[in-house]
Amino acid sequence: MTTTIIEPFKIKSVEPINFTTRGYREKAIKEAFYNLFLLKADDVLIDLLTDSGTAAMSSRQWAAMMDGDESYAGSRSFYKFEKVVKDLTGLSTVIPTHQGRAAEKILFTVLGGPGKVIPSNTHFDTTRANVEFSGATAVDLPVDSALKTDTRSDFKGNMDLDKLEDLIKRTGVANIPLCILTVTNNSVGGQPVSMKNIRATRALLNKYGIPLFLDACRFAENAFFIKLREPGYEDKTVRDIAREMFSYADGCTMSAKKDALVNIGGFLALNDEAVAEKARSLLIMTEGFPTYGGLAGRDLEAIAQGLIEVLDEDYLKYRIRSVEYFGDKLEKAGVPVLVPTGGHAVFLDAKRFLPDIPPHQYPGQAIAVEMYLEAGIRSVEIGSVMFGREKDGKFEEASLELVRLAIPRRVYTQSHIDFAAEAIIQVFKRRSKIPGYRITYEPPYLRHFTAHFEPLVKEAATVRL
Ligand code: P61
Repeated sequence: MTTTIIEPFKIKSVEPINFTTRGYREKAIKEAFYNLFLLKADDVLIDLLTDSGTAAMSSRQWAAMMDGDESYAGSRSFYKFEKVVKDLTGLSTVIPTHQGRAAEKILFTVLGGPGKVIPSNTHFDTTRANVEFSGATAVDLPVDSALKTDTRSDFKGNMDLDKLEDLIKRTGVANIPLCILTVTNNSVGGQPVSMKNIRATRALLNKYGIPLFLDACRFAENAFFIKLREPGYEDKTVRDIAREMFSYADGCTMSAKKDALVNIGGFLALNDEAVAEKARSLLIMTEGFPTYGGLAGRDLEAIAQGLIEVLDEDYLKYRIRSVEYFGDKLEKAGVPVLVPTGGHAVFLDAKRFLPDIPPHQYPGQAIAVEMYLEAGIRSVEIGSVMFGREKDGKFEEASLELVRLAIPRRVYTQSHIDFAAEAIIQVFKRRSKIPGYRITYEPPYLRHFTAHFEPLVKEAATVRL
């Protein structure tokens, strides 16, 4: 019997990628102020900046798009989309939005506000931004193991239930309009949440009458991890597992740019009709009429088809294994990676990779720049550039210094991944020569997108190799 896990598709349409010289890349990254978000995508060879909106659509999705109904109201494509989402989530109202953060903005405008507290296993940055913009406070309650990058455990994405109960008692039920579980938990390494943890979170919230929402953008990857790792689920279909996950939720926000295998789209789904009513009013003001939200009919078609395809177990087996293959390859070469590998990305641990570069000199940014210089690979720093703060004149570092190599869905082949791993291993071998960075410009919010950097001169004394 064969054991190699292969891409469960053949390629019908290709898009060339651009090779550049090291000299060209040195110039390009300098002109981009050493911020990879400011590079032109054409100057990138393998783009691992994000798995969001970067998937390759299938021929069936493209075919469905041709069938999109662009009627302003009552579009056939909306009803198709609504049916697929309702069958999957069991939630009664489905509100399409142009992407995940638009669903978050609407939800927290209705349920957030000053004095309110929103607990989560970990809010993604857009979720936190939307909670805080409403005047509410976002509280992250990951399990302790989430912060140990070198320790394996099956469900590092879980919510810490003791901390959740403590927070509810301290804050008072009246101030907690909902609790949100991010599946998988992106900010701690794309780590899954177990069904046991979802069920126990639900049970705890029931005690206090607090609704549970899922940030469901990687629900299928989470469901597949449950099938692989959680006793009792090995013989269940991923679709049944996903449906069970949603059965504990009163609502969800979804960025369809991840597990709906499309390039744009999202939705808010929920059971509470009074909240849905307010959400629809906001939707009409900011996104569009409730049967299209911020999307074209053809986008709704592509999402509906993508939500069916993503639950194909051959696809998920290939998806999870190909990300793990990348992580294993780096780990075997001694490169410090967060273990176990998450669902959508490999995360390098920059603190262990560059122990001599302190957080305020942004070791993750240093590695990301170096991987671009080495071979045109684009990644993203998820550390003190993204989450560090100047508070009362003092630098507050992020809890983890990571570099994320996110894998777009169905886009790159095994040889692209082999090539990227080879380049990263080269960078690791010359790590003692990598300089730290300082920020020369930053905007007031979400600085990682537009900040400017400058390399610091590497002092001979810090060279170890
Ligand atoms: C990503 F650098 N993620 O991981 P939207 N929830 C979760 C997400 O992962 C997420 C959203 C909600 C991105 C894109 C991204 O600063 C950044 O459809 C768990 O992008 O609005 C998005 O979904 C929001 C990258 C977003 C960033 C913001 O790469």
